[in-house]
Amino acid sequence: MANKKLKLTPQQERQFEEDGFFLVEEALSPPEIAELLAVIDELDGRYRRERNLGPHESFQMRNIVALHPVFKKVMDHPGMLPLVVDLMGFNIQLRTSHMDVRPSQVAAVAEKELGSAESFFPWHADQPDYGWPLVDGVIPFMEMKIGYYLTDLTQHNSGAICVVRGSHRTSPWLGGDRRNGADPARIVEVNVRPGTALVWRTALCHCVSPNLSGQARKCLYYGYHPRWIRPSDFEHQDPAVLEGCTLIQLQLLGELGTGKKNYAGDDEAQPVSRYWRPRDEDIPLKAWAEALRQGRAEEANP
Ligand SMILES: O=C(O)CCC(=O)C(=O)O
Repeated sequence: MANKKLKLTPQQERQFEEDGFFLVEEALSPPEIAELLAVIDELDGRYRRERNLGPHESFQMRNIVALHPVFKKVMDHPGMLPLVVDLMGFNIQLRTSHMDVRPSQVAAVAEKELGSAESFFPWHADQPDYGWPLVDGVIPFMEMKIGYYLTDLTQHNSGAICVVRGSHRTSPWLGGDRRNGADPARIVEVNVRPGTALVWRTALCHCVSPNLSGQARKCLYYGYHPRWIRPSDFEHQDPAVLEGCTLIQLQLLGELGTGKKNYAGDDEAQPVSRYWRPRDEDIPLKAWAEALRQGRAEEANP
């Protein structure tokens, strides 16, 4: 019998399966948004000055969980983590975490066809160099992301992510031919209010709409994948980042439950990666999910 879901509704499950995404409104509260925006503005301002970025240039920072504790808190947000575990299972870790600030752009940006090769943000699916393995031409479920939107994206062309519905399963291109561009009937511009989260498969074909809103778009993305894949933003986090983390946060940051660094086990003659064969202590999300399923929420609290 399939495991009972922690939080995922049948409708969300169907949308994730068929469309490749669903939305969670009010995933972040107004105080959480304000706290995150204060840190983002500080970091964005500092790096913009240091890098001499122009007022219309977008700026992205990666591995943000290492940059500030508020970003680490979002990685295992109690309202969202159950959904991640329902969708990917407990044997997971963080693949990437990034903050994106996209200032308002000049109107000419919108003259190019959305997501075209000439546009500022062409259609793509996330993948490592040389691609994912394909099964019958389709990317298996390798990873998912949660996007948290912190500014108002309810208007057309306000810098929202756009996805092609169902493109994790079938070609995004009209008539199956890339030269025709993405099928307009399946393009979804994710026009959402601040605090909304997008839970999505990164195999979905996606791009970003021009931002002509007059205000910067600010958002965060957290990517999750199985422990046996390597993260993209880090090999191992600095000890300072790991300090004070809960066991679940350590799991998500790719560490071992012992706190030791014996990633390949202790047997010299037969090393075996603990990402390949985790012990229960390496993946506390397993016991956490079990406790939640059995209604022992107090024990499950990370
Ligand atoms: O900036 C965005 O909204 C799109 C981000 C993106 O392309 C990604 O997370 O892979």
